Amino acid sequence: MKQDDTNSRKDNDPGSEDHLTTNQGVRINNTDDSLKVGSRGPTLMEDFHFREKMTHFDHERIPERIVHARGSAAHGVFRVYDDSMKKYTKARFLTDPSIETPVFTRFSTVVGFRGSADTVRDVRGFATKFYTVEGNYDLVGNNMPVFFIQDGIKFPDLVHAIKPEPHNEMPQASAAHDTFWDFISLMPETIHTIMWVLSDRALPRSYSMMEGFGVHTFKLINSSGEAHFVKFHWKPLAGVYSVTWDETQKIAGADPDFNRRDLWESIEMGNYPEYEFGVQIINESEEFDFAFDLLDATKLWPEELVPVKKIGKMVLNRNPDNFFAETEQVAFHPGNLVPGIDVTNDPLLQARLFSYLDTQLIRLGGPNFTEIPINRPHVDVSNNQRDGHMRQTVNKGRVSYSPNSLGDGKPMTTPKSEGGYVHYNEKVEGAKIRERSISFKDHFSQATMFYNSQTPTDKKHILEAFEFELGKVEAMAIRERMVELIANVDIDLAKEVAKRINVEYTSIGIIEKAGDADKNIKDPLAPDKKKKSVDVSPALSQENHRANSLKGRKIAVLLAEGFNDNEYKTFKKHMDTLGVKTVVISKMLGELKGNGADKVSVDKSFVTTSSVLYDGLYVPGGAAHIQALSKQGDAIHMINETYKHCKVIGLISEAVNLLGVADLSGIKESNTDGVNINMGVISLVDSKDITDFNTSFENALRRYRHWDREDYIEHVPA
Ligand code: HDE
Repeated sequence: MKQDDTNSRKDNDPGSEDHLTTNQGVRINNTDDSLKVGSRGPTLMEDFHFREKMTHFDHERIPERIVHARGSAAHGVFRVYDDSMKKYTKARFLTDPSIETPVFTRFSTVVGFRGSADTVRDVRGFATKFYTVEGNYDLVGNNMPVFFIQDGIKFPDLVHAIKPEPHNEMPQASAAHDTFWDFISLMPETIHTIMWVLSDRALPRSYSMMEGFGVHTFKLINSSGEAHFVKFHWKPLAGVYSVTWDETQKIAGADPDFNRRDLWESIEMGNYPEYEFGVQIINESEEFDFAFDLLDATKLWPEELVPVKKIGKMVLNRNPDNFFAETEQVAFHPGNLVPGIDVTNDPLLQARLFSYLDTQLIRLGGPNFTEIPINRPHVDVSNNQRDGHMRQTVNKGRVSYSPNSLGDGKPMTTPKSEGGYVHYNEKVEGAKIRERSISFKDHFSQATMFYNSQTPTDKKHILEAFEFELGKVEAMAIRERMVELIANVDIDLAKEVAKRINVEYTSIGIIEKAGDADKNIKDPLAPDKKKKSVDVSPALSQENHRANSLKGRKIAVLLAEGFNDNEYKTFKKHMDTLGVKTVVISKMLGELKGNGADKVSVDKSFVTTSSVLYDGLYVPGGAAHIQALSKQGDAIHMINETYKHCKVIGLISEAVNLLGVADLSGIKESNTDGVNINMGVISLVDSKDITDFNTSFENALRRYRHWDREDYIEHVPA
């Protein structure tokens, strides 16, 4: 910590930050040897430097978050496009386009411990703290729009079921075990979220390539005191993309920090993650017009029924300076609201309003965590709260109560008209009762809607995810109950899952109704079809959230001595202009010479990287270089694995020979002069059409995954 000038040790002192001191500010002349009796003697109690250093170290950890322990965050800014939200809300940061609001956003997985891998199958947290001119507002959301349970009182059960089993603390960061599926199979309300979690949405390619959702229905309040129901959305400008399940398994070993590193490096490179902020709005008078209850967090509002209006943009443009001080100590709370935004009676949200503050008390050690820099509002804080563990503020004067006359009545309350927070004046009445509303009882319509909105490839991935997750379940009764539950979503899916996990479909009492048009078992509590709903929602398919931008993608470039310099440089330049990073990979680290004058530095050796960390692969020509690569098993493995994961492969001039060496099932060798495009494999024998080749590569990268290859490579190991 800097001392002010009056505290300088000497007039010409260069500044105390350069010198090692104790926490009392005393300069230290040796931090490598403890104070001993003789150089081989026992350590002395009086070694205050040793004791202070060790005591601090012993207390360096705080309890990790019970959920969302593994996370990464970034600073940024948010701004609305215009003042059009004024008719719905008085929140200044949502209505005044001249205000740039600082934000801090933390992304996380839910289940794994703090040191677990980024690429596990899981929901992702997407929590944003807006440091607004009216105080802090937190939007603590997820990358999926619905949640497992309807009432927060079930949250401890859900989390206990999915966390590692208590007797042996296994498995880490995974739902694929008996206790989780035991719970799910007994809780039909979870099935809609389960469909999301078993889809590729649970395997995001990047935090900048996933949507964010506030999940609950909130209320917006305008300056006349009128309320509207609202759901909040984040739409990434980089589009929505996922990696494959097989890749996630391998990335967990090759780079467990995959998403964290991607976020960090993108920001360092100036490729700032950007998200548009969207709202869906429903009038209070329309509360009961829908086939689902607006207060039920297992339901989404189909965008085809209630469009998302994009009202502003968030840009994440600065990495934290210190992980612990900022990312670990940041404390979110859905109850951090500003005037113009209010909560609803959603029983899941109501439980959260209790839980977050409560958890911060144990995690951050007391009630003064709001004084930690990352949690401090950017506006003045003034109240009569005092003292407590680790209090930082030095309150002056003798008045710490209200009303008072000795302090001129300050701090004073603020009238509503001048920006004081007033809760929405909602009329509520009813008997005290532990009961679920009947309007919450339809658990299957939206799960089916989600499934029916997926592409055939996405459906296949959901099936494979069920096969993996339930295949790991040991208790047959749980597997059977799960098949029964899935049958309520889609009969064909249930039958195929049953086959793959060795469940006798007919033995478990599922009766397919003859002539049932939608092939779903009819739920007696199915919603009123006369109310607003849709059977298919295209907005739920990732395919419909692609972006034009390729920025942030990474291409593996395989090189050996003697590569074609011109082809490589032209390709690299083309990728650079798109914001795509090319990474040179070779047998060993060092420098390589092509057929030109310049040398190229190798970024990674085969030992230090893996194909699963890239979005595609490119090999330029050059006779000696191709001859060398074709004998390198690691290079051939990278090509085969890239092929298996359906990513773009570009082979030019002599590199086309690699088609014969690698095992690209279904790909015919190219003998033509023109660019040959075959299931995302771009090859060109004659490099006179080099520009066409690079453009074809770009287009194939834009398509991202060439799923037609999956038919050829089913379960073939790379
Ligand atoms: Fe959380 N949740 N949650 N949650 N949640 C926490 O708060 C809780 C829920 C979410 O990056 C905890 O500070 C209950 C839904 C995110 O720091 C804890 C219920 C959604 C984060 C907690 C829910 C979320 C948390 C753990 C059911 C999406 C990470 C540490 C009633 C809308 C925030 C902490 C960060 C964290 C409780 C359900 C999102 C224990 C009781 C639904 C993104 O307080």
